[in-house]
Amino acid sequence: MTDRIANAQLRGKVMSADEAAALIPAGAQIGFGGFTGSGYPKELPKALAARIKAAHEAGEDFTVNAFTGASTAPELDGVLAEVDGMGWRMPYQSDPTLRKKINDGTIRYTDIHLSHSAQLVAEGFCGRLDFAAVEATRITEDGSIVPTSSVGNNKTYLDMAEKVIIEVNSWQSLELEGMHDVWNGYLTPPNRPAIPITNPGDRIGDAFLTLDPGKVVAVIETEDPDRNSPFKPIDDDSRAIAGYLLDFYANEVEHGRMPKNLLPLQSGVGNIPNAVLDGLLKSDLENLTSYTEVIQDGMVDLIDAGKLTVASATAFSLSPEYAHKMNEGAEKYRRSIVLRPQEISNHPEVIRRLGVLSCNGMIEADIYGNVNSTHVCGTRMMNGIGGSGDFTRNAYISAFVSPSTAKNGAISAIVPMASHVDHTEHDVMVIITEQGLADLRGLAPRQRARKIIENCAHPDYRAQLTEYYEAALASSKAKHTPHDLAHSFDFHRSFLENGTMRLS
Ligand code: 0RQ
Repeated sequence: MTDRIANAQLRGKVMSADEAAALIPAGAQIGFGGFTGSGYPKELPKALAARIKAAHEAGEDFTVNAFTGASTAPELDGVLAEVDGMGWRMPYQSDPTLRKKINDGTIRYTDIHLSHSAQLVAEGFCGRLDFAAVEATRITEDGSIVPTSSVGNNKTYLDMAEKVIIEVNSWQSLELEGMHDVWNGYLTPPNRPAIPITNPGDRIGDAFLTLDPGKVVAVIETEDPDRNSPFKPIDDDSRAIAGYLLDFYANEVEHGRMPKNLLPLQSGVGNIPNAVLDGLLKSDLENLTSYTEVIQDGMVDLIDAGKLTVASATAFSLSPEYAHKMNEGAEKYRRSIVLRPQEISNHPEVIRRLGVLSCNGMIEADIYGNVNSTHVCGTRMMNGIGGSGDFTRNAYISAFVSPSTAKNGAISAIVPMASHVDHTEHDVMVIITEQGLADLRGLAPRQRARKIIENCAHPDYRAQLTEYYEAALASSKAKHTPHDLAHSFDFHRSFLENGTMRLS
């Protein structure tokens, strides 16, 4: 047995993943740890999927409802989706098998702002929580948990669940201890105090997750790595988009609208945010800070280069190479990284106070600046809103980035009317594609439309968009936000019918 379980009572609960899975009945509501491929339980979901598969083969109904922090990995979302083992899932996912089952109607999915998800559970909106299943680096003598590579919603799930299953993972570095900051002062209204974070690196809580050891029904020992995909190499479009964003920030500094070392950065995940981080690395900017959701490879490089002094997040989202690097160097990195519960890392109050600069990917934006982050052609769920709404709504400057086309040019990222709206024109300040940047601050809708079409749309779609806008302007009775509702979704309809948004 590993020496990572210092509590004698919990040492007595060690069992196999199959034995632990056997404790979970059909219909159970389970709060799984895990956030963007980090710190999720790895053996229990596989064993549970095998149990569910066997039950289905025996003709029994068996699904569980799965709550997480955010996306997990094939060993959790993938295996449970594969056996049709989830009835319902929240709050964010990105697994291809799960996505397919959500879109074919097998699995119900509730896509929630990440900062809201713990509150929904804590206040009982989602019903009772039967189990919390979380990963631990180690269990202390008093039965507290040292979290691993994510904190996510673990605190709330441990507080609210009737029973707890812990995976103690010796792949995770013991030196992570001290990196986490779990605030226990977050209460339900009307008793909520101000969150005492005034700088991204402020530590306001404990380095452990405390729980009642009497709730623990199983402890599983594992030695499995987190499973994150490596990033794609940075392409020319991503580099161009990153360049526009950094020039824009430089201009803000020049005009005295933000300090020389910028303001705390939030960065979504993906190729373009990674290119932005690479651009920062190559710039002469110094003393940068980050108040974000996930620590990516590029942030580790910035810390190594001494350019990023502190990064606050709720999880890592690292490539295998960088996850290894983090494990080797956790003792050093914990001096500049703080991992918090996601309701604090993504909290509107703190984001607004710190003046965070947000930058997230999008599916499409319309000519007035409404952004769709989640639904292809308004109906097919991609991943979910994640933390993009938490940050966009409250950022000092909110930016959205995307190539101007997708699927080899068959799709325009700029459309007449967004087919689903996650971020409204009121919240979206800057849109950037490889074509250019549209600074929408202070512009009225008609000014926004011209700027977005001219600066951000791909040349192949500019004429089509201008034609739509001019016709809408001419025909619309009200001229504030002109639309021609008979043709607002021609681009999408054409894609669904002909495989391209190019109108014949
Ligand atoms: O599909 O891989 O099959 O080719 O969407 O697109 O351009 O690689 O960009 O990885 O940044 O993802 C909005 C999905 C963008 C992401 C979204 C297709 C495209 C490709 C990926 P393929 P790219 P990204 C922090 C913040 C919401 C959550 C969020 C996202 C695939 O950024 O999930 O921001 N955001 N969280 O081909 C059809 C379009 C398309 C399209 C792109 N208009 N129509 N397909 N694609 N545009 C993180 C967390 O919250 C945890």
